[in-house]
Amino acid sequence: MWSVSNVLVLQFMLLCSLVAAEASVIHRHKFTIEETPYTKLCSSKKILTVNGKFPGPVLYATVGDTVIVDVYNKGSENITIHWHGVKMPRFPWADGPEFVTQCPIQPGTKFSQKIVLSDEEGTLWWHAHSDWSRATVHGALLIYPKKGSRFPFPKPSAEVPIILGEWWKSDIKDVLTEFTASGGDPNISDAYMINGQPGDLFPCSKNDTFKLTVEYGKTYMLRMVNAVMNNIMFFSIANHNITVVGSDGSYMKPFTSDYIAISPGQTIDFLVEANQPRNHYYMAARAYSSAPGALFNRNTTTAVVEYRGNYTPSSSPIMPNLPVFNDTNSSVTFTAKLRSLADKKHPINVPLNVTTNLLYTISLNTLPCTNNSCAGPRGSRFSASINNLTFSLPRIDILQAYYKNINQVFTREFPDFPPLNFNFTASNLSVVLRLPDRRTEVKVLEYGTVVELVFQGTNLLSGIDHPMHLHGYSFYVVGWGFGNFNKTTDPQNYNLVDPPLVNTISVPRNGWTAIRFKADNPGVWFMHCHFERHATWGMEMAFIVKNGKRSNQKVLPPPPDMPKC
Ligand SMILES: *[C@@H]1O[C@H](CO)[C@@H](O)[C@H](O)[C@H]1NC(C)=O
Ligand SMILES: *[C@@H]1O[C@H](CO)[C@@H](O)[C@H](O)[C@H]1NC(C)=O
Ligand SMILES: *[C@@H]1O[C@H](CO)[C@@H](O)[C@H](O)[C@H]1NC(C)=O
Ligand SMILES: *[C@@H]1O[C@H](CO)[C@@H](O)[C@H](O)[C@H]1NC(C)=O
Ligand SMILES: *[C@@H]1O[C@H](CO)[C@@H](O)[C@H](O)[C@H]1NC(C)=O
Ligand SMILES: *[C@@H]1O[C@H](CO)[C@@H](O)[C@H](O)[C@H]1NC(C)=O
Ligand SMILES: *[C@@H]1O[C@H](CO)[C@@H](O)[C@H](O)[C@H]1NC(C)=O
Ligand SMILES: *[C@@H]1O[C@H](CO)[C@@H](O)[C@H](O)[C@H]1NC(C)=O
Ligand SMILES: *[C@@H]1O[C@H](CO)[C@@H](O)[C@H](O)[C@H]1NC(C)=O
Ligand SMILES: *[C@@H]1O[C@H](CO)[C@@H](O)[C@H](O)[C@H]1NC(C)=O
Ligand SMILES: *[C@@H]1O[C@H](CO)[C@@H](O)[C@H](O)[C@H]1NC(C)=O
Ligand SMILES: *[C@@H]1O[C@H](CO)[C@@H](O)[C@H](O)[C@H]1NC(C)=O
Ligand SMILES: [Cu+2]
Repeated sequence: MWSVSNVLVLQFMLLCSLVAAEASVIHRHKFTIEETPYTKLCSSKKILTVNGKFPGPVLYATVGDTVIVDVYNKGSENITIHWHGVKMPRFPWADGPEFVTQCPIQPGTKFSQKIVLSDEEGTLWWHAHSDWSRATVHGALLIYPKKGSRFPFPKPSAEVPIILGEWWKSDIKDVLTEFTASGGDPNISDAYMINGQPGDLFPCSKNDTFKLTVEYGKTYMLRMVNAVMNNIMFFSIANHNITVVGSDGSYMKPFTSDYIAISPGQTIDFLVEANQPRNHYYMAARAYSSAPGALFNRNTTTAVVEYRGNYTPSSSPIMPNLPVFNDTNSSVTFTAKLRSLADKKHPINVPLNVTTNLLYTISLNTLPCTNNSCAGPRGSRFSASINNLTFSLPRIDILQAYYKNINQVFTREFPDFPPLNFNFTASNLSVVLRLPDRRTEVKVLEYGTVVELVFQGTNLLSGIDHPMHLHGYSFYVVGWGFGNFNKTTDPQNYNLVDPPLVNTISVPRNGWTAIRFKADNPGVWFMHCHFERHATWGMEMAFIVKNGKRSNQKVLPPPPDMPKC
């Protein structure tokens, strides 16, 4: 299924013999990060890739396996790699976020990352977690049912990863450097992509457009990853319904829809039945953007579903109807349909006895600019915050500092509630409220704490959806709504029966989302908005989950080759 060189096969065999006593399988792969020339949209540039591939290589595993990836940085920039949605039980060391769990892998160096799978089953992905390298450094991670176990739906005829991406003609480093220096918005991208291709509506792109060839009467499983940098996406296939069966590495109750809404960081597994007249049809994706006046790319990226057989196709593929750009209803109703499968074989374990309640506001902010003419609103500089704190990345990673008791890297005073109460979603909030504080604060949780965390969107500057992602855990999404969270009335409507178990959730514009998880995975775990520009502006924080009392409840020792700062 994946290509390994002879040397790797040897390494693999050696490893297998070393760990023969262990039940789970260990796979070993080599990731070489390198600059690779790429031509797209009639222009050439060098991009960072893994093994010269864009999107990067697909990793295959079975539930509970361990995957070792030897990451060689042959590029000219620091980099880290994150295994998005993998809980890494007791082993935060290889989780990946730069200066949170590790120092970067510097050019010319190597880090062997041990990816510890546990109960994840379905589609996850991996991506760079330093600067904006994840624009081109990403790929799918497919996790299959254990031997003797099956998908909870009929076996599809084929499985196809569908990776949504975003492309800038300029060097992504320049886009990042330029917008952080100016204090404004990043330049909008030049295209969205399906499996690394913008599609045949774009110049110089027809030959390479991704094509899915299907046989009439068969069913296909599409494993979709949203690797887009800055937008939630709508996706649809002309004349074909889709049936959602999974998300974020867990199974969902099947439901039928004629479109998908997927946020950056999220994965959606769905089935497509080739039950339409033999022809060619577009699958297409474009942005959903909820903030009035926001600048974003309005292009539509396409790929083609082509039926096999002898027929005369329509002159061009049939185009699906996608929801309009600002269709918040279509975005939230799709997300609200996600429900855990919650059957006998896939039981769920929704925490009912909450011991810690947290309310985190997620806001866009502005900072004053020394010359009063930065590119943000009224000459200011954009910022973003959680509970009014803009996260400041330390110079050495928080995990190392915590493990080795190094002082003055972070403080432990992340507030449980917003420091100031105001009508979070009111329409004309005072400009004074936009100024955040900037620190490196973490929230410390005792082992076993049962957390309910309510994300409260605010209308500071502008309300917008925020796809929030937590490392080290999947969480149950027990409720959501528009406006301000009401702690008396809203919990009465929680879904505690079959809430979706996910690692990324889009908090609706000027609304709230309640999640629950049991803090039983010790370590340092990052939490952030998966819109890259919001993360860069500081919509990030970290949890420290302390060790439990038992020996199997403690963080394992670091690997010997942890990158050094
Ligand atoms: C960003 O856009 C501006 C205006 O179109 C352009 O002058 C600038 O070169 C762009 N920067 C990058 C890095 O593409
Ligand atoms: C003001 O500072 C910003 C950010 O450093 C810079 O981009 C901009 O060019 C400066 N403007 C003037 C007029 O100096
Ligand atoms: C894509 O969007 C850019 C920027 O908005 C626009 O200039 C370009 O014409 C669009 N291309 C296509 C093929 O839609
Ligand atoms: C597309 O493929 C055709 C046939 O192989 C070739 O003639 C043409 O130059 C290609 N176009 C581009 C833009 O690569
Ligand atoms: C898609 O689903 C809708 C609602 O269930 C149904 O009315 C429609 O006929 C379906 N379309 C196709 C092409 O299967
Ligand atoms: C969406 O935008 C259109 C115009 O572009 C506007 O007429 C409509 O009211 C907007 N809808 C929502 C829900 O904001
Ligand atoms: C919201 O979207 C759902 C699903 O697409 C649709 O059934 C419903 O009619 C929409 N509601 C409104 C108020 O537009
Ligand atoms: C809920 O948790 C509290 C504190 O840990 C504990 O005292 C109580 O017995 C628990 N209740 C249930 C029903 O588990
Ligand atoms: C908060 O603001 C919203 C939007 O302006 C308004 O509908 C709501 O009544 C306000 N709530 C309170 C408690 O003032
Ligand atoms: C945020 O923190 C700043 C700096 O401490 C303070 O001036 C401001 O009032 C706070 N704003 C909110 C909304 O909590
Ligand atoms: C919550 O809802 C109740 C019942 O509608 C209301 O009495 C209360 O004032 C609300 N609380 C807040 C903080 O808005
Ligand atoms: C790369 O990482 C090292 C170690 O943390 C750091 O000292 C250096 O400043 C980083 N380089 C860049 C360009 O960020
Ligand atoms: Cu955000």
